[in-house]
Parts: sequence; C-alpha cells; structure tokens
Amino acid sequence: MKKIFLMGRSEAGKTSLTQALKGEELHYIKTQYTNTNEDTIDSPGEYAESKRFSVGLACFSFEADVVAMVQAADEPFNLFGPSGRCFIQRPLIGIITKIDSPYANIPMVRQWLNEAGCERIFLINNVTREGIDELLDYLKEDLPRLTLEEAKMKQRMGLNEWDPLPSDSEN
Ligand SMILES: Nc1nc2c(ncn2[C@@H]2O[C@H](COP(=O)(O)OP(=O)(O)OP(=O)(O)O)[C@@H](O)[C@H]2O)c(=O)[nH]1
Ligand SMILES: [Mg+2]
Repeated sequence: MKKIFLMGRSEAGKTSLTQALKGEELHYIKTQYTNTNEDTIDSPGEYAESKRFSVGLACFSFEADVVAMVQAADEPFNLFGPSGRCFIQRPLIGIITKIDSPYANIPMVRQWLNEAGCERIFLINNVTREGIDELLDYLKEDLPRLTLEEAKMKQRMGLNEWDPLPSDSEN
C-alpha cells in the first residue's frame, strides 16, 4: 500500500477522505496538526493556505510514497501554482472532493490540478464513497523498490525514480 500525503485548503475534505478510505462513517475533526498513520499523512489546511507554512509541506512529502493535492469541486480559487512538481519528489496526484456540491465546477478544478503537474486526477464524494474504490486500487500497488545503482541510472537519464525505463514503456 502506498502511503499518501494529503495537502489542500481547510475544509477541502482531507480528513473525511482518510475516514472514507478506512471505510469509517464521516465524523468531523478539525485537523490541528499533521497526523500520520500507516497509510496516510493528513495536514491542516492552514499549512497550504500560508506561504510561511507551506514550505513545511515539502518536508512531510518526503515521508510519503505519493503526494495528493486535494481540492473541493466548489473551491472558489486555486491555492496551487503551476509546476508543483519542482519541489515534490514523489508521484503527484490530484483529488477533487465534494463532487456532489451544487456549486461544483469540476472542469475548472481539474484544469488547476493539471496545471499544477498532477499525473492522475481522482473524483471523490466522501459522503457516498463514490470514487474511493478507484483511489484504493491505485494506492494498493506498492512503488517498485530500486537498488542504489538503478536509482543512479534513472537519475543520469533524467527520470524520476518511479518513471518507467524507456524500454519498459515500449513493451
Ligand atoms: N458534501 C460533501 N461534503 C464533504 C465531502 N468531503 C468532506 N465534506 C465535509 O466538508 C467538511 C470539511 O471536511 P474535512 O475533511 O474536515 O476537511 P479538511 O480538509 O480535513 O479540513 P482541515 O482539517 O481544516 O484542513 C466536513 O463537514 C465534511 O463532512 C464530500 O465529498 N462531499
Ligand atoms: Mg482535516
């Protein structure tokens, strides 16, 4: 199972997502500090909302196998600039929550997440668990473990550790 790090504004639905992933009933708990368990790292939205704290998010990302930018479908503006990839050395995915909101604008939020560099985007309703199985399927596959030599080779080729080798993608 990949360990997922969740970042995004307050009320985006990060903690609810951790509950939905575990199959729990949603119960509101304001996140006061970064929480971690075996499979998730959940950060307070205020970290993503503040220039000063947002730097800390990069540090938490190193403890995870995959980083998720979480944005509710009805968010009025975008917190994440283009090219989040420059500071995140992990696979980066986008998660759009609250797809059930009457104010949802999924194409707009999808565009924000694409521009931020997310390689996959998941649509989630934490209340009904719509989309949760697809995310779990993605998370259940572990990232391949590389030897130091393999990691160095990929670095020389300008590839991320998790990118397939050119020969792999041709098969
Ligand atoms: N309708 C709907 N409501 C949701 C969904 N996900 C979360 N919520 C509600 O949105 C509110 C905020 O959810 P949280 O999961 O606490 O948000 P958070 O991102 O963890 O917020 P912080 O802890 O402040 O960073 C709660 O009242 C949730 O019940 C969803 O997919 N649909
Ligand atoms: Mg929370």
